[in-house]
Amino acid sequence: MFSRAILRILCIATLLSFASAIPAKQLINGYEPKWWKEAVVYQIYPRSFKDSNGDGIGDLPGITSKLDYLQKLGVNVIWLSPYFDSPNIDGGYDIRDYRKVMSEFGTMVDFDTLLTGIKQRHMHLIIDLVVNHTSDENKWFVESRSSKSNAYHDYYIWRPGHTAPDGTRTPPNNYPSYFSGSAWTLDPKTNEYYLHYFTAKQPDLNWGNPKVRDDVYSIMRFWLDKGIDGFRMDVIPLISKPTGMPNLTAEQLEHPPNAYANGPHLAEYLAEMNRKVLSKYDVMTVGEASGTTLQQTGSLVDDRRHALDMIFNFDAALLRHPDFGPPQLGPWSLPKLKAIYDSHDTVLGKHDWDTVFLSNHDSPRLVSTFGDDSPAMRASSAKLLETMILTLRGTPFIFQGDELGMTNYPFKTLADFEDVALKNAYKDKVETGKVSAAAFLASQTKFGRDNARTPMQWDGSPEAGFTTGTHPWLAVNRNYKDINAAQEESDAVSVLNYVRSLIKLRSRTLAFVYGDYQDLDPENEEIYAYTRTLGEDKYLVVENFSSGRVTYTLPKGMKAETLLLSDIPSSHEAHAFILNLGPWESRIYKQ
Ligand code: TEU
Ligand code: CA
Repeated sequence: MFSRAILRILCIATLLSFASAIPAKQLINGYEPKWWKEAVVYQIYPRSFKDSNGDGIGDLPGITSKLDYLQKLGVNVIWLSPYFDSPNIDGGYDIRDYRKVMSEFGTMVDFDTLLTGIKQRHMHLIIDLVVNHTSDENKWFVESRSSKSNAYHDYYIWRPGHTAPDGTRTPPNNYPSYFSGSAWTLDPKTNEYYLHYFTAKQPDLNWGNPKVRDDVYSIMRFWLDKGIDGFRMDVIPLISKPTGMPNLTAEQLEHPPNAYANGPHLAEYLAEMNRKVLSKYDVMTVGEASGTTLQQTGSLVDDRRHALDMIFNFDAALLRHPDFGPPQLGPWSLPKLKAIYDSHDTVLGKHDWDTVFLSNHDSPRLVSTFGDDSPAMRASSAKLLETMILTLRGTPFIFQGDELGMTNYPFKTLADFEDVALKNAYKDKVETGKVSAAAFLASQTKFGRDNARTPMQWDGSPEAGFTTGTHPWLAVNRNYKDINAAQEESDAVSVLNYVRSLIKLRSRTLAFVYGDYQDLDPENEEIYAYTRTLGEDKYLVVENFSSGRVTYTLPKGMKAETLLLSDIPSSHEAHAFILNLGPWESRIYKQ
């Protein structure tokens, strides 16, 4: 009896001491550790990744067949762009049925096989959640437009607009669409206008209607219960519309996304989504934050708010874009890029988390935009850009093909392009005489979204091994004989093999994840030099952003003793304080 009582007391005492030994949260350098903070994300645009059945369209079995390639690359989260049933007016960002796989991409069985394959390789899958708008062929909209008294009418944003004394109709306000023209279309059946921030075939959902929100949450649960690991949320700051939707002022018309984004109910909708859905799963979320300033980031990602985990802020990615770039910044320079990353470091604190990316399916190719895609410089500059993306502060995102240093496509005529945004812009700008066809095509060849969407270059066989057919949906870049995965696999100093080493280095170095960042030389026009420091563990990254050789004297206190990675290993001068950097050379030193 007595000894049993003592035993019981001992047991309780042990339990108590255990409980007190577990700290509430083990922070790393003030950050709460999370798997998605340590992840390297790889974006797949399914139409262009790998075609398994020769119809010229990438598909889900094609992706499954390349999972070993992705595992060997070292990425551990895959972001899959939309693969849902869609009339495909905007590359699948116009969803007809959220619970069905686009028939061109395969079946739900193919999706389940893909997800199983991803899990077997200890990788995660996040999918695109496109719920600012649906396709006009979605059954909700078909119902909604059928009559004003339909139960789904209020699922979208309908307004009567204005009627002049002579009967002429004009839209409710002056909102422009992202994809040219008015954001309103008059629908004959109800004789009302509906709102569409993108094409007329992408009507905006009415998030003010609680039934819409509940239906969206149910779609989210459908995929989460299948085992996906989170969402990239398309244009999520746009879901709450401006109060009363008054006309944009002349100033707001200079940059409409800023006026559309972060409406009065956004925080409330995201908190509800988190409470009702996301908080029940161990997932990651990244919001595409079109129209959001750096200062607004905290309102979306601060972990005390329980909204999103991360957002894509486009300030760096659009820096070289003539129309979308931050207007106040003017032409490109390296100090401007550094100033952006430096400001992220200042503004985003320990409760926020950043993303690092310079490309996606909406952008031109990374190396053609921020590097130098001439044959002599392409590989080095592609390596440098990946070095930067994988060592700056935030979760890095790699767009398919950038690990090979794939380049822009030499588009020549309008017929070479597929993108609806571009075709609409052509009608708006060229057909009205505002811009010459030559100027328009020259600009789109540099900045058009189709640059990212040409098929993956897998090998040197016809159509780059993307398809066994002869008609890929978008032409393969002619440089595929030189730039392809098979060739780079066998080349020890290829971009592909370099990126693999880089990801390996990052994966075993927590300083690149949770470490402090310091820009050592913000004004330097050619060199980006910075440190990442976690306690005693310190790393120096030096990048030569120029096509010439540069002699660079290390800032005080830095040493070039232990070289961890460089794309020109032989150029390393042991123990030097003056570095002779080759064109676009990048180096990572342990301090
Ligand atoms: O993009 C929204 C968006 O802001 C871009 O279209 C932007 O205008 C463009 O990238 C500038 O170059 C998202 C998707 O990523 C895009 O593919 C869709 O077309 C769009 O939403 C509508 O869903
Ligand atoms: Ca196919």
